[in-house]
Amino acid sequence: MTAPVEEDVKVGFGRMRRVEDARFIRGRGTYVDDVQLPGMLHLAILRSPYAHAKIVSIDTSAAEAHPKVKAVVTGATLDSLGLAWMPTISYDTQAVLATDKVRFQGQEVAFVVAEDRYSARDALELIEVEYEPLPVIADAKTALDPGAPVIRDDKEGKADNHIYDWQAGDKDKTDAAFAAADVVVSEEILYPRVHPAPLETCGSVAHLDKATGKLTVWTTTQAPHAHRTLYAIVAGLPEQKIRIISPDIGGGFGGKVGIYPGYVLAVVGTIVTGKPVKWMEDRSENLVSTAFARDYHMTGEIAATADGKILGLKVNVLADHGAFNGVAQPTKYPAGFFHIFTGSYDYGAAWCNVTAVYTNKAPGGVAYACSFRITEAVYLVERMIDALAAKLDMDPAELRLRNFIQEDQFPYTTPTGWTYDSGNYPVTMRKAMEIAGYEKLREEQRAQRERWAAGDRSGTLTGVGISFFTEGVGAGPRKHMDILGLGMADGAELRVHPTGKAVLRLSCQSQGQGHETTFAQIVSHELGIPTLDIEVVHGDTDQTPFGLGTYGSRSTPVSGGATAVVARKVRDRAKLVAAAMLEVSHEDLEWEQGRWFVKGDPEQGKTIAEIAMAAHGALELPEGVEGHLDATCVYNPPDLTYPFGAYIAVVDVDPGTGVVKVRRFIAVDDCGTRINPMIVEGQIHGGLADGIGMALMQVMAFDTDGNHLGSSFMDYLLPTSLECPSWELGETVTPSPHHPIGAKGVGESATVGSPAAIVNAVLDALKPWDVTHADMPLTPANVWSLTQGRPLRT
Ligand code: MCN
Ligand code: CUM
Repeated sequence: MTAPVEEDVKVGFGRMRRVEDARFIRGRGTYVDDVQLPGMLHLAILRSPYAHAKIVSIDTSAAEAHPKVKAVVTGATLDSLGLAWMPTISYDTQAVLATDKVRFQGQEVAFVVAEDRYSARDALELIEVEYEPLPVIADAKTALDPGAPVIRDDKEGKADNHIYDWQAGDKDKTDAAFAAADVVVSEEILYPRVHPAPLETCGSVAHLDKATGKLTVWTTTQAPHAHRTLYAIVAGLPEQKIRIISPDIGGGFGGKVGIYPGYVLAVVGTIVTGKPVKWMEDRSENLVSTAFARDYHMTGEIAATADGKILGLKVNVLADHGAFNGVAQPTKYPAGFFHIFTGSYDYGAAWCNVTAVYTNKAPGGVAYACSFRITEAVYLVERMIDALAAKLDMDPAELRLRNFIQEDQFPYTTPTGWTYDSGNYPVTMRKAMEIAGYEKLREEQRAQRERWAAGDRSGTLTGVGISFFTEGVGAGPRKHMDILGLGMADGAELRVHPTGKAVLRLSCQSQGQGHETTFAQIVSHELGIPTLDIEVVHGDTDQTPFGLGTYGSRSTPVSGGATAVVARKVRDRAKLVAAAMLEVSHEDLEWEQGRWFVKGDPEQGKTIAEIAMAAHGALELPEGVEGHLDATCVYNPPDLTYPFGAYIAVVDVDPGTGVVKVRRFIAVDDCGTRINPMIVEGQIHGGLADGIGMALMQVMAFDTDGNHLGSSFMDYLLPTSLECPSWELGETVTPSPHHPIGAKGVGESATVGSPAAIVNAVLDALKPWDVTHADMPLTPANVWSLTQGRPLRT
């Protein structure tokens, strides 16, 4: 539902159409590929056709002879500059250009800089590379086999493909809980490798001005400040001479957090040629080489009493990290926030082990609205709950309601150490059931099953699937969370001009989430300045304060906190100025949105605009009060915020063809205070579509030689309006007790929560065959094969 124009809220929180859309819908956005500089050259990358092969030789002479080519660079050239390898954000190393061998199909081998994009591409074909193919690890399950080819033989003393083992929880306590249980259910669950597939691919325009020594990089990044510092550290460039500009971004979804070889190559390209250099991926390059998501092979075990009280959960994960460990997540958490897998339920014991391995696939690991692996965690627990419900022959809603953490238990500490800030799960769950008409759906289903049992097998089968999620979003605080030593806190700066209009400078960066609108709304809420009078500046390191960027739905929890705090600083300063203007003590003043007035005499007051003018004027200010109203702040969040939600999918499955139609989808989200409900709903709509994509259509598949089987949108399917029902949304509002405005993040909630609901719904439809689990994507062929050769329960 979109509110009509006249309902746009003018001041503070509420529904309001996005300010940035005025340029987006007119085609007036400025994306990296729109950047054109005089004399700009174009860079193209030669990529490996093999998943694993020794590089015997590279001959670049023909490419160099191309009349429009300005430079051809191989790994050997970079090696001589000490730039052939770069650190990843998980303390591993990654080849910028391959020197010794290639380790995944699509890996960067050489690059060409030419006068135009076409010549650069043509010249790639003139480079002769002789490869000697090596045995390939395309299946993580074989990575640790004795005698498996060692992928990372560049690392000294490395004799296997093991990356790390990581545990959380209490193993002994969990074993004891399992020993005391009436029922134990186990399932092998794969969350397949998927890709965020933003419509804008990755790219950079790099320009080193040799006269000033200033390096300016327009680049597709979700974290401009972090990128600046990393360029400085890695390339040894002075940080004050680096300017990272992240202009309009056409979707990030986690795929634009890390630093890709291409970004570095564009910088090398401008250093080598002395000209601005543009590199822009094509679709296939984006799909085969940039950060994938998931690829978690999970073995879950859940223990409970006969009447459905959960006692414990255990998980063993084999994590496929590809050829380089390039996962983006806070340093102390090699498996991200996966150990939040205990979910929304109250039980004492949980344990997990994660073993990560190298394979001959692209690096990455967290992307695609992952909330640092909470996606995998929610999928695991919500599948396990349904498996337990099936075993106990209990309604899955009833089982959840019986085990929820209760309202009076918050703040709640989980068995793996998370402290959930606030929640009221039963209310949210019941609201979703009410919107769905849950009991009626079950009745419809019973009638359908009876008809089938009686021999009438016409038509489709209805499935109803539930997923209830809790996420932890808003990384830091910085004492617990950092990326490569950079603590996860955010800066904000607010300037109020003499006429009462304001400019807010943020460290986080929008990729489509509407920050120019919602962050202005936060300032408006705090100061009463109309939202349209507040300009938001972001995505340019020369113009904004330092901060760690946008991912893990951290902008509202962290930069949103910074924005509220900096606005309050302005308000406090304004109070002192107002007191001087009114010639009263500041203690006698009271605030209402937009003005300070004298307690008991509301006529006597000054608006924020009047105060702003006076603060810049000749008014005599009290001792110690600086002029102007500008303020800065660094917000170090006390903890994560914990949004949650109840999702119900209703599907119609045709067992004869395996086709799944999502008939209805009900989503009741609780992200605390909603700044702009319209934007929140948009975020949820997008995430639910993602869920349909992953549950039913998407997988990054490889053959046994490591060849990519989904390198275009013909094979890697994105959901469209045709696959999506008209979403039915509801909301509950449980503010975060420690966030300045009570807001929790929401940007990844629906992607995190929805796949389990859809899979649970499909398996529910197939109940007559007692199918207990099936891995995504539930394509027609996969669904059809589930029932083949299985007896139908009658
Ligand atoms: N919001 C709100 N009230 C709340 C919470 C959020 O009004 N209680 C608003 C925010 O102010 C912001 C939007 O909703 O305008 C999303 O806020 P938040 O949950 O803080 O998430 P981020 O802004 O940090 O965005 C990151 C998140 C992530 S990690 C991925 S991945 C993802 C997502 O956002 N990528 C997206 N949504 C996306 N949406 C678009 N269009 N494009 C992407 O690349
Ligand atoms: Cu992990 S996808 Mo988002 O955090 O940018």
